[in-house]
Amino acid sequence: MPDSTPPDSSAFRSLNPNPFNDAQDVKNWIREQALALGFADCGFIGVNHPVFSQQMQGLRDWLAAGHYGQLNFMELNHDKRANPGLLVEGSRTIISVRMDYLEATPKPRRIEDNHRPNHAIIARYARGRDYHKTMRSRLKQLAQKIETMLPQWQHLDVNADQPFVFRPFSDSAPIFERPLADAAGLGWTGKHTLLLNKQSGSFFVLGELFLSLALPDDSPVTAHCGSCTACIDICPTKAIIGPYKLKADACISYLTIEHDGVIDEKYRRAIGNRVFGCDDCQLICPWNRYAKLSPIDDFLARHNLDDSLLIELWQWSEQIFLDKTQGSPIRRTGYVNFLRNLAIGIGNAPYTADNITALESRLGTLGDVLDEHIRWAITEQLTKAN
Ligand code: B12
Ligand code: SF4
Ligand code: SF4
Repeated sequence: MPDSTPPDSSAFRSLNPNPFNDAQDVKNWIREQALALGFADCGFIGVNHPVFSQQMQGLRDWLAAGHYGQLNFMELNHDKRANPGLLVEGSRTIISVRMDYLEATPKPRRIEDNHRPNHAIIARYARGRDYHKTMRSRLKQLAQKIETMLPQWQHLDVNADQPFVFRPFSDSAPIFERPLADAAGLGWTGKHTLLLNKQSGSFFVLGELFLSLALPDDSPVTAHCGSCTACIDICPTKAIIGPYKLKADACISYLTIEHDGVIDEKYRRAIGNRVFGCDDCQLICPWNRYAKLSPIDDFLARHNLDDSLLIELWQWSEQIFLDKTQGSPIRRTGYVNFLRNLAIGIGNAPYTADNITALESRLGTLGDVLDEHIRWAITEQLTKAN
């Protein structure tokens, strides 16, 4: 009787030295490499995909509604947003990647820290190394691995015989990153406007590798928000003004990271002790029960930033701020704006005489904007003293 056992794959490879039969094999190989580099997933779409032109009307409506505060860069480069191929001459395909960032800390998870009013809450993506660098260096490694394979893909209709062009991006160019990841099947757009999926929730960042290979598009996944409105209901500043509609200039992430100068008093109590970014609409989302911890050490919290008191950070000199935020996204907000955010947090903390003393110690040292927030915080503290 003949042996009907199929040959194992290594035996198959020795019979067929080039196992790439079509573009799907190429995509499968690239995906394996992406996962090995620490990406949680990847998807493929062409630079001419209709999603880009479709997004333009939504962007124009959002700009016309004036929801963008000081995010003036959103008004620029609309030609490149609509035609991302203009960003990288010769590019044909965008590999959209996502990277989980919840830190795999040996300490207990700090999901409860909104209930620790004397602590400074820093958004989870920002507690370790700046993800932009981590993301782009790994995307470059992915491109280099791909380049070594081009000779094996010459017989396929994937443009492998043309000069190889690539460029990595992550939050670094006028690209509709979330809509393209949605179109490439990495998840669906939640009512909070972030991308999420059933396997790992939304605690991930996005990046793209543009390249000259021509690979077929992936398909979007089905949305699973259903009748849930938890993210809309929990938002402390009511920045999610309707499903999929974010008034960015009311979002705590915008106010504490992007906004320079005075923060409108109407938002200060709602900001609470969130001193850099905000995770509330994600923490409440039921799909984040499935959020995965990151395999990447870069996201481990540095300098105890997942467990610091407001008052400890308030004591940082500018030099300490610069030293401790080296390579961190927190640098972005600048020392004075960071103190401004901390002043709001201390104002919102339970009253102590030490809080008043600490606030007063900085009055008159770093300009009118900070002074105005300090005075507000002292008034808030005194209101709670009696
Ligand atoms: C500007 C910006 C911000 C602004 C505005 C956010 C926003 N939602 O627009 C501020 C500073 C507030 C912000 C905050 C945050 N951000 Co941000 N941000 C960006 C940035 C640079 C551009 C986003 C953009 O184009 N906004 C413009 C508006 C018009 O786009 P939109 O909300 O997608 O609007 C569309 C929808 O409303 C859609 N629409 C309307 N109706 C409907 C209906 C349906 C069914 C659908 C599907 C769509 C839809 O049409 C609109 C037009 O396109 C991207 C990076 C990038 N280059 O893409 C990161 C990005 C979106 N941010 C990111 C992150 C992590 C955050 C924060 C979580 C950080 C934090 N912890 O503090 C918060 C989350 C706040 C929130 N709920 O969105 C990640 C999101 C990752 C993910 N899982 O999706 C990104 C992709 C950066 C990255 N490379 O990873 N961000
Ligand atoms: S990040 Fe915070 S403030 Fe911004 S939409 Fe989400 S819950 Fe609201
Ligand atoms: S909280 Fe509910 S509505 Fe919001 S993104 Fe998650 S599932 Fe969707």
